[in-house]
Amino acid sequence: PDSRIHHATLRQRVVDAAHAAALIQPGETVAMSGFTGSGYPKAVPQALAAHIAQTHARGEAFRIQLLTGASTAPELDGALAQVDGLAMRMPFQSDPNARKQINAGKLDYLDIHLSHVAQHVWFGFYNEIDTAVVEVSAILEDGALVPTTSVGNNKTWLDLAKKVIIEVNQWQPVEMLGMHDIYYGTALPPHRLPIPMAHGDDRIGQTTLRCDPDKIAAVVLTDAPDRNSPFNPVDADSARIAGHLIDFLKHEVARGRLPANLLPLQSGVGNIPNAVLAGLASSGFHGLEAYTEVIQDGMLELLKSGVLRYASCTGFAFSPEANEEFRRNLAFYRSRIILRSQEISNHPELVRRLGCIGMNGMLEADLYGNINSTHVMGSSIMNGIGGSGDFARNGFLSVFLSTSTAKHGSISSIVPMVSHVDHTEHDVAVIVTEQGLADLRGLSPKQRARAVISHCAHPDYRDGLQDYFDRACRDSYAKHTPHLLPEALSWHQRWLQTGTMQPSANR
Ligand code: 0RQ
Repeated sequence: PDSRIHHATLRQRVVDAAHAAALIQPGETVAMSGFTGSGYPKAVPQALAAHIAQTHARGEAFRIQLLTGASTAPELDGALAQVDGLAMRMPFQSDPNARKQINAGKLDYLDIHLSHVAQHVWFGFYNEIDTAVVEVSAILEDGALVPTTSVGNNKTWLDLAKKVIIEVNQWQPVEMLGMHDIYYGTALPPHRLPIPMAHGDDRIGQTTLRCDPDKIAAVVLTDAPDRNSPFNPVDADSARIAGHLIDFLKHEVARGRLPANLLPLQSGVGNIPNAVLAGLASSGFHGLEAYTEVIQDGMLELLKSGVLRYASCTGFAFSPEANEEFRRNLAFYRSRIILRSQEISNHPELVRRLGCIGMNGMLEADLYGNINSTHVMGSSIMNGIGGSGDFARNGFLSVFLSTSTAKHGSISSIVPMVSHVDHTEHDVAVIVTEQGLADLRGLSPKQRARAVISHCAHPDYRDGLQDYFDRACRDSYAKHTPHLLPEALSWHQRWLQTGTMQPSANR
């Protein structure tokens, strides 16, 4: 079973998950691998959760501060939140248990741009990392670690942690050796140099992670799958949203503002971005490129059909079927997929140089183009900003996508004023709903409002938005970005009080 460990000393450090978890002390800052349900440790977090539950049962306190790449899975976030084992979580989560704890005010959560995390740790902005727990697929003779289905912040965790626990997961294909590109050239200011990447498929680093074997306190063997959640089939609204965006991209090519094979695509995860990728498959584009955080099913299909030339990412978010496809044709995907550290996959310098087209989901947008991606009714966290801000601020184009209503039509995704701001009006070029597409480039605030109301709002809410805007243009304190302050968030308040944003006369 330890045929994946080729380093003599580290073979002797193999213990079971409970022994490894016992190395983690109450109050520690623990950094784990994992990005969108791939490459997270499968055994130690659950053993730690069991240990924490036993400690709590004796009436003793035991919580940790947990950092990862991005979201993980029930075996990690879920298990630790379930036993109230987390005091602080950063930089991203999407777990129902963790979310519940955060929104109940019991778990502190720091929601950070994913490109910022590694450098903030290097800058000393957060606690020192006591323990790193990182999944790999093999340990080579020289101690080099072969990464798995995500890289995330693993390089930084292994460099900075005081002690390291490695999980060697035999479920992860060793044939992935060679697909990763780990860049070790990021220095700290004032010693930083340009990152030597001119094209999204350039290789600038090494294929394995390094770690001082003396720091590796334990090695745990696992054989467990990634989360691999299924995707819903493309529904009618998602297909319409995809259609509007693809028409727009073709228009931009026709106008000479984009090359015929576009520019490197970044796509968020979820059903709407997946529908956009599915739409691109049959829209006549060729030679596309992807420089993104996550490769999901739609991107794998684009690679398979040859529409997409390559995809650079930091992690996979595959359905079980896509995972099977990836494994079956690994030799094909090896030469077309590059996995990098998230500080590189999301790096502002590179996103701007390459001219990425950012396509991300949103909860709500307001008349002026501000975007809320994270907070329902301004206070309840959904997931986190993730990498959307890295691409929205720095990309060639930033596109935000959503259906025009949520919760069976009781919520308008277009509101007078967003209840929380993740992406300001300055970082948003295009908003798309199933109703249509608002191209906000070069528009003043009032011009943007007219475009958003007429192209994106649902007919049930369009008149209400127009009425708000007309009265704001007449009565606002000033007329640059007209608002009626006592009313600006009244749609949200109405939903909280009555269960719908519709005024009673319209119900
Ligand atoms: O909740 O399932 O409880 O009904 O939000 O909404 O429509 O399924 O859309 O899965 O694409 O998620 C913004 C959350 C959209 C996502 C967000 C409710 C809705 C449902 C999900 P229910 P949908 P999606 C790459 C980039 C930030 C991170 C990011 C996201 C749930 O895109 O997390 O972009 N983005 N990362 O009912 C109240 C509204 C709502 C609403 C939707 N206006 N008000 N609830 N919902 N709109 C990945 C990484 O960075 C790792």
